[in-house]
Amino acid sequence: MPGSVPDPTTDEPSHLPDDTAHDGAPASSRRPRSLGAVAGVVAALVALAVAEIVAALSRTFQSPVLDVGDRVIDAVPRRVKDLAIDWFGTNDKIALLVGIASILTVYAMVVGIIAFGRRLPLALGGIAVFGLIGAYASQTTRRQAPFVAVLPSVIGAAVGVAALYGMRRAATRRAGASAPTDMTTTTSTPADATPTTAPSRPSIAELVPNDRRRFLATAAAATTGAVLLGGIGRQARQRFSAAGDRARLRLPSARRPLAATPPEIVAPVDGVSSFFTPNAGFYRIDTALTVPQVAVDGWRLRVTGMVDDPFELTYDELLQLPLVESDITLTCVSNEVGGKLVGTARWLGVRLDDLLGSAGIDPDADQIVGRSVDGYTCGFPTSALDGRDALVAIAMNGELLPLEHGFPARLIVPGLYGYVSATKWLEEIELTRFDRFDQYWVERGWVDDAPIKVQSRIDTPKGLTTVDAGTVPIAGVAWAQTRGIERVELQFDDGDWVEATLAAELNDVTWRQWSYAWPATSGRHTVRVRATEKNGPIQTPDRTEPFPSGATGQHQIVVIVR
Ligand SMILES: Nc1nc2c(c(=O)[nH]1)N[C@H]1C(S)=C(S)[C@@H](COP(=O)(O)O)O[C@H]1N2
Ligand SMILES: [Mo]
Repeated sequence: MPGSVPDPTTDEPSHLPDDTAHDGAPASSRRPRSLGAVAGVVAALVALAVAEIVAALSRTFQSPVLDVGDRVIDAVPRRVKDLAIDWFGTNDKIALLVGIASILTVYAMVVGIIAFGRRLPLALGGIAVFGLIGAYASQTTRRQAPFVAVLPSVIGAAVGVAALYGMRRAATRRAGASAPTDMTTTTSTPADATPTTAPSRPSIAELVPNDRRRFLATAAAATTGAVLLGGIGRQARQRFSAAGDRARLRLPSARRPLAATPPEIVAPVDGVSSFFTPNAGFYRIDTALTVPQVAVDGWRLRVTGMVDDPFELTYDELLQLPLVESDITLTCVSNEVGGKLVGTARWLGVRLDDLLGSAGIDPDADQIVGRSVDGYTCGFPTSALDGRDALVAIAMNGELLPLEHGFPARLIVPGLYGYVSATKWLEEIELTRFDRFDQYWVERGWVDDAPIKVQSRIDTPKGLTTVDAGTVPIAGVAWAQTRGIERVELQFDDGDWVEATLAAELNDVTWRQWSYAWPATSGRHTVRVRATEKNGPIQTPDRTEPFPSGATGQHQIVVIVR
């Protein structure tokens, strides 16, 4: 039997008849197309699953999808990024992954259709290109990746090529045998083996139902294999998770722990922000598509650059230094007026001036750069070492840093926006000069010296809510870190500004709560807030965007009183 049927799989793709021209039947031209699309997607799944498995072999490898995603994050113009954040908020990373998946799917379908048409080499080349993109991304990451990091992409693409080729074979195998008897399946008779028509030019267009079923079975098997393999790869990568380290380590204590905060720092109104932002609710902003997993054992904090004595510390050595506690409000430059990208924590860490003092800073150095294990950098003036509690923090609100907030160590500098100061997953502190090095966001046009601007926010009532006429409590927060808040005022519609009651100040680097008992009359009212920093100007009403140095303007809400 084998000898009686010419093996159609040995045919070159160029020998395939043009499936549309073959008999003009729309069904026969549509069928290979849809099969091709399916095969393309399945081949892509197989390629990604294999890449995932290979990526699981080493900590230095990464899934190509994530590598490409990282490149996209670094490359997108600000307007696109702003748009993405407008549309998706802090789900922008999920949106990015969904976007990559959609583009990949369409690409894979096209490649599959081409493969099932007459241009197999072109299609296989299409997969190779896709592997090359992954390989390129793996070599241009912010962190220095070794050359072998191309392996997940290269091996994945190679197996993807084989999978597509194999599925095409599965689809074409019996194409020559287009006799009606093909409808029989297992009850194969000798007649089946003897083609009734000339089998010389097998065509996918001539696939018959049985073959389609066989093809679909192959595709389903490949898909199942891919899902299993991908799942195993994912699971295997778990062994690089830092969660175990974090759970095992003990929380060290400060040399002189801070006292509990006085209750007077809280405005006595329901709905005002909690003074300390719980870690789980603390805003998260970073360029990391997946949270870097730093193994404490291999981690070192290096102090380098323009210092007399560069040095490095292990995690244990860092914890041997005097640990201090400090209550500091961290703020993101991208926070819109009234926004939530601001939070307060009790941080525990080593004072930066202590740490750098022992290295001896070159007086010509004017910039301190914090470099992350993921290659992200921040940079701020050495003049920030003016006695304020700039820290290499290791804990936050009574827990070791959560993985998303920079475990095992990060920088926190009071009074400076996070992007210039707060490097998470910190591994190097380099002393340099502003005219020698631009940090990550400065390269993208943001200013290099970014003190936090005075801001205030109404927490309660929420905008566009309806309240009963009578006394309505209003409350919120105001901040101007390192300067402190002197006064908060409210304006109702176009009335005169009235002074809110300030809660006690904890220190000049945390936000300050305020409240006001508003005698509300029915109608629709606009409520506006402004703060004045100590010895400083009143918060300007002029609205500006966060770019390039932080938003200005006053928060206002509309409240309906019935
Ligand atoms: N490694 C790394 N550190 C980083 C960033 C980042 O993208 N990567 N983003 C910075 C920015 S813009 C801010 S506002 C703060 C936010 O810290 P959080 O996510 O802990 O709130 O982290 C800073 N540190
Ligand atoms: Mo930020």
